[in-house]
Amino acid sequence: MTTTLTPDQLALAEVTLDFAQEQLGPYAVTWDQDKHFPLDVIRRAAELGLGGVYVREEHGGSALGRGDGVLVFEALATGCPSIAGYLSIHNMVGWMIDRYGDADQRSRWLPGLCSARSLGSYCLTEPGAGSDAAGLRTRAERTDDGYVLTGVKQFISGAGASEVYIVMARTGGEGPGGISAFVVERADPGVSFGPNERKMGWNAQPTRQVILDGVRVPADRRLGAEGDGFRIAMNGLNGGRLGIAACSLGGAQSALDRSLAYLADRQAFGNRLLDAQALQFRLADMATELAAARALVRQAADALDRGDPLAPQLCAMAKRFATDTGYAVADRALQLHGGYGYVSEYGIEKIVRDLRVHQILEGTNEVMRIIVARGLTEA
Ligand code: FAD
Ligand code: 2MC
Repeated sequence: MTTTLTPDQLALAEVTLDFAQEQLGPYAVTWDQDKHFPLDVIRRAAELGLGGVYVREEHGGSALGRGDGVLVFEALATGCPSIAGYLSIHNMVGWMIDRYGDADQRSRWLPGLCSARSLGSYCLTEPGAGSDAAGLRTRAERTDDGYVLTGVKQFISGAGASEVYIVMARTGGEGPGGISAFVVERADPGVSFGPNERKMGWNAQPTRQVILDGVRVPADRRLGAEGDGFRIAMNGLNGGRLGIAACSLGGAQSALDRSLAYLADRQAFGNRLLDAQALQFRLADMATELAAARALVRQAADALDRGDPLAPQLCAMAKRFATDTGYAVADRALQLHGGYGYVSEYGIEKIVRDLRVHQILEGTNEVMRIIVARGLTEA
């Protein structure tokens, strides 16, 4: 399954996997229970170059492509899908500033993000606009020297802990063309946060509202041109969706590996459970479906790296397929663990809970079908 990887990619995957197994896996269940966001461990990941995976080297980034990124996030998620998922979002923010920022903006925010001295959050969703993101209502009113932002962003990953927020806000009329992107800092007067949401999974990172109450920012906080914000947001999400897809692969692979070990150890009816052919067939199906999902994720990553015009659709296909597959594989792994799968100590039910939200965020899997179907019917 690794035959198409270069020696550099194999080394990258191995180093990241070691990090995940040593620094994430042993603590993941406790972080989930304690709702602990391990900033020290995130900074250690950044020491390996994982704070600025796609950012150019002059600003402290690793200058890697999407084909490398999906290896990184799959490997991290074998230790903890929640932390891997947050790091994928943090890297989406870094990529957007690197791709759409000017030289001053890049040197202002990227070194901090790459070292994870500052963390990033992505703010598109609002209480009244989730899937229909172009319906967002947060306003950025022009002033003599900048903008005043007012509105509420919903379900923002990392909110409160992050210093750097990319906020999509309306500078013009209705629809996608009236939206611009801004960098808002936690310290900006008028920024506040809702309480940490109580959630089914992704508990090792905070999810909060970001409340913008007349936040005054200078004009140099705008990323790209006025009216380009929706396109910037969507292009960020193409890569982000691959990151989430890869996190599903990693979480599910870990659940499959644990199931193999568990069934090899567990005796019933005078034999190892692993010797039951019905269970072997189930493991075979889980491995096959994961391999198919991995192949699609890597194909989409390659398309994004090549700038293929079909990349947004391939990213949507990969996100839909890998997150559905990952969840189904993790759920079957829970079943294979019997009652032990249901108790938190074994870590399997935590993987199931973490992977469930991957079918919802960064565009629900219904929205992924909309994107794929539009590509088919509008071609
Ligand atoms: P809705 O858009 O209200 O959808 C409700 C249901 O209707 C869904 O099943 C949806 O698929 C379906 N639906 C909607 N329209 C259609 C249609 N036309 N056809 C068929 N079905 C449709 N957002 C951010 O901006 N930044 C973040 O960091 C972030 N982190 C998140 C973290 C967590 C833990 C969660 C739960 C969410 C996060 N989100 C974030 C928000 C997430 O992206 C949205 O929840 C998601 O896009 C769906 O929006 P919604 O919740 O408003 O659902
Ligand atoms: N890549 C590049 N460009 C895209 C794009 C994509 N994936 N999706 C849309 N665009 C462009 C599109 O080409 C069009 O450009 P132009 O005006 O030049 O023709 C423009 O954006 C407007 O697109 P649509 O006309 O398709 O806009 P519509 O309002 O119909 O919505 C839809 C499109 C449903 C695909 C979009 O609203 C969407 O992706 N919704 C889901 C929102 C979402 O993913 N939220 C995730 C929040 S982040 C998160 O959850 C985290 C955990 C971080």
